[in-house]
Amino acid sequence: MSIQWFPGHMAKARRLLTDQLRWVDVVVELADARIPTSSRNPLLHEILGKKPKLLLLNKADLAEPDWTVKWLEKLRSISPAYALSAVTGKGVKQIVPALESMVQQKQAKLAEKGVRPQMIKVMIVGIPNIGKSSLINQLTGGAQVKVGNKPGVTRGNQWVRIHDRVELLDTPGMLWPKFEDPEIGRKLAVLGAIKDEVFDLEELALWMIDWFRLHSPQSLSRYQNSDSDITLETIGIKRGCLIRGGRVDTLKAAQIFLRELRTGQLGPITMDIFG
Ligand SMILES: Nc1nc2c(ncn2[C@@H]2O[C@H](COP(=O)(O)OP(=O)(O)O)[C@@H](O)[C@H]2O)c(=O)[nH]1
Ligand SMILES: [Mg+2]
Repeated sequence: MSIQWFPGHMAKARRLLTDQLRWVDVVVELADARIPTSSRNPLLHEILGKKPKLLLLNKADLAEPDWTVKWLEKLRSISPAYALSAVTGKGVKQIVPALESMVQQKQAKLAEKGVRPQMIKVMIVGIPNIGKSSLINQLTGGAQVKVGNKPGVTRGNQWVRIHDRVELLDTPGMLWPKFEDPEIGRKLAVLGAIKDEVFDLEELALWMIDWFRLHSPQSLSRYQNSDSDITLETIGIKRGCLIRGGRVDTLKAAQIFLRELRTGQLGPITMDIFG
């Protein structure tokens, strides 16, 4: 497995993030509802220190709803957590009320001292492809109401108003996936969170077919022809990936299988499971 993130990249991403953190009240961390732990970087905790964090499980439209409920219950023992889809918009309305309740105590204390309620300032962080830009678009409604430059904000950053009381730093904070653990790396790869060049696609697809056999055999039913085992060959035949001599183009079959999986055509899926 080749490494996508080098120590230098990580150090730089971390520095940028730490720098931006100074200006926000709450960090919104995006994770993937299909892999609520594998899609997060455990170092974020360390980088955030005491900064309040709202955890959002995005792409919930592609995840197994029962598992999403179980995950939220578990994760809420640590920080506020919600599920949403930045594509359909479902769940997005919960975000502002959640942010307001998170800063309520702090603002009440300030109010006692006679300080008027301040804007709640937030930033969104997460690994590449997790949906940061999509969520920012949902929250700003595309038509971005720029807030104007504030002193001290790093060049290039922009605040946008997403609500009467909430401003968003519209530069998404970059985290890096942690995939020293090959199991995590494979999950990120099959769901499209790591560039396809990093893994052998046929090997990856075979690993995923095995995973389905073990955890969710019905997800493969669309490829079932007879009682025979589902392989890249049977998928290829079903999808018409034939090459000369009647042989199956197994690379093409793997690509099609992974595409159908990633776009939800095999049904909802949650790959981080427990208990
Ligand atoms: N199905 C689904 N796709 C999503 C969701 N959020 C983002 N995506 C897709 O995931 C890809 C990466 O999203 P993007 O917002 O660019 O991620 P970023 O790299 O974190 O900014 C895009 O193809 C989005 O359409 C979601 O909630 N559901
Ligand atoms: Mg983006």
